[in-house]
Amino acid sequence: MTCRKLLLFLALASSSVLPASANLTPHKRSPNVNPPPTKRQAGAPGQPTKSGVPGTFEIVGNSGASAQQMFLGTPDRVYILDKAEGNPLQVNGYPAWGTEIDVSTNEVRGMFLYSNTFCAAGNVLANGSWVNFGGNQAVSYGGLTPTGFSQTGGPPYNDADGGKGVRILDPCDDQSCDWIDLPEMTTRRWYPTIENLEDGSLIVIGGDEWGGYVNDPSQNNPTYEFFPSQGAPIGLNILLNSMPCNLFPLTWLLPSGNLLIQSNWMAEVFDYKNAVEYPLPNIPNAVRVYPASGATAMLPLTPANNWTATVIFCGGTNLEPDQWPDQPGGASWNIAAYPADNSCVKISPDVSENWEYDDSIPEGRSMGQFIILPDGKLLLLNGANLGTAGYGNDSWAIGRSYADSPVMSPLIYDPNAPATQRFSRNGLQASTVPRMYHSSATLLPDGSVFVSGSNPNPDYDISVKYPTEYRTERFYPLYYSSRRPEPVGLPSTLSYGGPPFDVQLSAQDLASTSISNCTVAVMRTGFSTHAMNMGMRMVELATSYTGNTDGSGVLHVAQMPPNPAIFQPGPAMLFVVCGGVPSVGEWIMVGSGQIEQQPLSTAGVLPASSLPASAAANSTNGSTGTNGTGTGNTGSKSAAVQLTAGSVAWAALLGALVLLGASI
Ligand SMILES: *[C@@H]1O[C@H](CO)[C@@H](O)[C@H](O)[C@H]1NC(C)=O
Ligand SMILES: *[C@@H]1O[C@H](CO)[C@@H](O)[C@H](O)[C@H]1NC(C)=O
Ligand SMILES: *[C@@H]1O[C@H](CO)[C@@H](O)[C@H](O)[C@H]1NC(C)=O
Ligand SMILES: *[C@@H]1O[C@H](CO)[C@@H](O)[C@H](O)[C@H]1NC(C)=O
Ligand SMILES: *[C@@H]1O[C@H](CO)[C@@H](O)[C@H](O)[C@H]1NC(C)=O
Ligand SMILES: *[C@@H]1O[C@H](CO)[C@@H](O)[C@H](O)[C@H]1NC(C)=O
Ligand SMILES: *[C@@H]1O[C@H](CO)[C@@H](O)[C@H](O)[C@H]1NC(C)=O
Ligand SMILES: [Cu+2]
Repeated sequence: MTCRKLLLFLALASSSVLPASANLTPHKRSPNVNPPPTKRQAGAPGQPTKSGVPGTFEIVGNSGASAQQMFLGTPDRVYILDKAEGNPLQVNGYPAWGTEIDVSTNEVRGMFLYSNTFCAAGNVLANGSWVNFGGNQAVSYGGLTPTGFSQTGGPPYNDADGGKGVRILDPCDDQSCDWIDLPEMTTRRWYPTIENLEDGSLIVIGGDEWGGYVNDPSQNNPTYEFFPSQGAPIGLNILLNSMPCNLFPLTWLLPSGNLLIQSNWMAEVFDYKNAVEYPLPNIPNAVRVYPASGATAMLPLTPANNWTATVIFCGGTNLEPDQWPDQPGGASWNIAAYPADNSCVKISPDVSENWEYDDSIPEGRSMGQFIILPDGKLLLLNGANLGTAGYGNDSWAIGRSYADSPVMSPLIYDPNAPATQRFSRNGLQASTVPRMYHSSATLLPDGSVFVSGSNPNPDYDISVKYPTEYRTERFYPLYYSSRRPEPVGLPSTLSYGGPPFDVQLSAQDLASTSISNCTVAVMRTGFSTHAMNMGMRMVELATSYTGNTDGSGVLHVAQMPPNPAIFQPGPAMLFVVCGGVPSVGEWIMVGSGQIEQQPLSTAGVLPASSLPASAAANSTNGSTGTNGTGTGNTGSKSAAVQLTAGSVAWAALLGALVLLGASI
């Protein structure tokens, strides 16, 4: 972000600017009166409407505001949040720092925001509302806060202090929705992490008060809290002990109901319900957290892996805590020329506390970003080969960028490929747009990936090597132009357990594959910022099948495993994938649609899989085939009829570990 000197300046300026009586009452806009609900015909996705070339990027439009933060809010709308800065697009006579993009037409709507969303973060609630937390104080030109500068709005950018900001949006397709300010948090959070919980509420973790390239003890906020609020913030030891790279701590809810938190070199399992932290060994090779910014993702949770969570971390930067430039009293050295790390490591904390190396990526990369694709593979894109996230006024910076040598060539990671063959560039072409600091990406329902952002600059600046970038792109995966399955009978909701449902696939849907080779994926695209997609997750549902003599087939599909820690409640997309080709995603609601303890039912029993006699002989071996009560399509031998979702015996695993009570 900004360099150390700027931050100290800001901190000093702000403390002298803000009178104790400063009136920071949140600005409230009246909610729309009964906005029309987004209704779509459930159950029959068609073909993609774009004609993108598989394996390529296409520049498709303009984001209006720089896409520092981005998410898919409806099947047709992407929302962008930027920091308050001089974007040419105006709203109410001031630069816009929020936009809505119609992904069918690439039309852009500027959206009004009250406070500065600079390096804020967000996620989605069980009821479908998106909430954005934290940010920076109000700024003027150049991202600076002059002495006496208004913290409640006004020229030049009409931004208010966003440090404690909480903003909510109910996405819409009719331009009726806006961000609404909610009561503020009690502490400042710049660079917090937001993760979804089992009841569809959110946990808000960490951050600092006044920003900075890395954190420092004078402004650390080593606490977490919940939204909706459950009271005052609670201390979290790992955030005290993993300075200075503890901003945007990498966090995932595990099927055990605990959180994996990875911060600087440290990692732990956090039992948030009992406020107990269980240390894990340090992550090998490199720092993955911002600003080292490795690419991270939870790999698909599938019947074949018994819905066990494995989290992968690729690239980043291998610096010890005292080696970061621009720390108080520390050296300024040219980190923009420092090679990024190329290792990949993974961990499955519910079953093992050991880190494992995975295949390395072909070149070092910081700010790489994983996007899970519906075929169960992961796209790795964006980022740079040299340097890190962040920017500043340093003489060695590239313009202001703390990174150089963009990596524009994407990779596909296949978690199921044999070791040494998991990363591939076959058939993929590079982008032409450097996606440096403050870039973002999200999966779209047609299985393409929307990419935007890059702005390693304190304000709108197109004079530098890595300018404020507004061009949006779509990346078209290799399946993009294949004829997509058009499954009939998809539900619009999924429950945790309960009766399976049937999906019809035509002979045409199965022309180049077999019903025994179809899977069903539930995907949450997440909130993309700083090379992370908070909340991004894919769960493959258990299935069995009935093949018909006319070449058509029926997929019998289980509901979500009866454990909301495997997939938290809230909106998601449902894809039927046959022979590696996904349908267009269907927008669904997982769970009750309410923030509450989710109703759970016993998992329904899937009918045995069957194929007509002639086809059966040709069916893929390894599936349960004609003799199965099992999850026919996974190749797994485990007949997961009763989907006893949940996780391992934590007590046994952790018995030897020191239990740390969190207290501050
Ligand atoms: C950074 O440099 C620009 C001019 O290049 C100047 O306007 C700005 O004040 C500087 N910022 C800081 C914090 O020194
Ligand atoms: C979702 O819940 C939040 C928190 O209670 C609330 O502010 C918001 O209005 C709800 N959204 C909908 C669509 O009901
Ligand atoms: C199943 O799909 C995969 C792609 O996911 C393909 O490689 C394989 O050939 C298919 N098998 C059959 C029997 O269709
Ligand atoms: C099964 O495979 C055989 C030999 O490859 C082929 O002749 C036959 O048509 C196939 N049957 C079906 C139903 O696909
Ligand atoms: C599947 O296995 C059976 C028994 O091992 C064998 O007879 C059959 O040919 C195999 N089918 C295929 C398509 O490999
Ligand atoms: C089904 O599999 C079981 C266990 O492998 C075996 O005992 C049984 O004979 C099989 N039934 C058929 C119809 O192949
Ligand atoms: C799958 O996970 C469940 C819940 O942790 C466990 O009870 C079951 O034994 C596991 N099954 C296998 C085959 O590992
Ligand atoms: Cu940032």
